[in-house]
Amino acid sequence: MHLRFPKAWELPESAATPESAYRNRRAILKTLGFGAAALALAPRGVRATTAGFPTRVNPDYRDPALTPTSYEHITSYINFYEFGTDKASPKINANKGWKTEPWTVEIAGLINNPLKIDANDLVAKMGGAEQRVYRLRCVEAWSMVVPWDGFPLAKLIKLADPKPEAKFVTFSTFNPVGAPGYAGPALDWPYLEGLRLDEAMHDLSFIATGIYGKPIPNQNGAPLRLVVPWKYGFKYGKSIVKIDFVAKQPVNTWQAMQAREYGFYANVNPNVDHPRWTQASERVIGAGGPFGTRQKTLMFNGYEAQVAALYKGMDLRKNY
Ligand SMILES: Nc1nc2c(c(=O)[nH]1)N[C@H]1C(S)=C(S)[C@@H](COP(=O)(O)O)O[C@H]1N2
Ligand SMILES: [Mo]
Repeated sequence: MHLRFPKAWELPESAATPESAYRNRRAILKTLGFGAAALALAPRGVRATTAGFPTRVNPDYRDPALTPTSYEHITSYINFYEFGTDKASPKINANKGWKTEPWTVEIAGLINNPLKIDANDLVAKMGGAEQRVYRLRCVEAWSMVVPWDGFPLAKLIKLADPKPEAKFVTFSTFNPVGAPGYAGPALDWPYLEGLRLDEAMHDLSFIATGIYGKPIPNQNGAPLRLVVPWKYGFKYGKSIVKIDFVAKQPVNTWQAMQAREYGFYANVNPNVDHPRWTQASERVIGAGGPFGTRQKTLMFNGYEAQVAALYKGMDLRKNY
């Protein structure tokens, strides 16, 4: 399958920006850790997944208009209910001895190549990791910009080789009961998420194994977590142990909890409010003080040109 989609930011930076600003930005990006030299110095073997580091920056996914959120904010302000329902607890609880390396992931269901594979071996099989800078918008109306390291989900799907009956893919998080740091019942474990197969095959869909060129911290979903930047953050299942190809649309965890508030599609949409709050704007974490500045939320989180075709003819109000 040909995966080339038009990208809004595909113009070379130098074509859209005066030369001085361009050079200056290169310098800023370098100090942020995007330069090749900075990446080469990234710590290795700190946490799972350790394969694929240092990663290579993919310039097609580095919109110069985006300012990445600080590493400190990305790795401290967390939603990971298995390790606590507030933002600060998971960073502490997910690092009380919970082991994310070695880690086995099972790829199963309606595919020609079912397999169980070590997370590091999988990253190596995917050709290593690349870095992409994506917006992240949580359904709770806050946002960040994250430099993710990892590989395109489409590569994994090609390896799995789905049968024609496979129409959806599910992603299961590990069962946390009994794990060190487990914070107790909050959701129906294991956390389950899912995508339509064509959404999963989309060029933007990504499996993250790192952040800022370092192996992904436990609290952010080590060693493998889903990233679908045009959808609300609850779609980004963390610490995946099973990827299952199925025929029927699955019921994801948050939909099972509260179907009126959380749907299957969960596409970022400023025109469809959450029953309890507006989705027209969002708090930018790490910008302008502890509560962030507010900015307008963009249709499909700014990826409309890339993904709108997936939903042609669909009622986005009904399929929220
Ligand atoms: N297993 C699991 N995955 C999860 C969650 C969770 O509670 N458990 N929270 C989701 C939500 S609501 C968001 S916004 C993102 C947050 O990812 P981050 O903490 O890395 O920013 O993870 C998603 N993945
Ligand atoms: Mo979220």
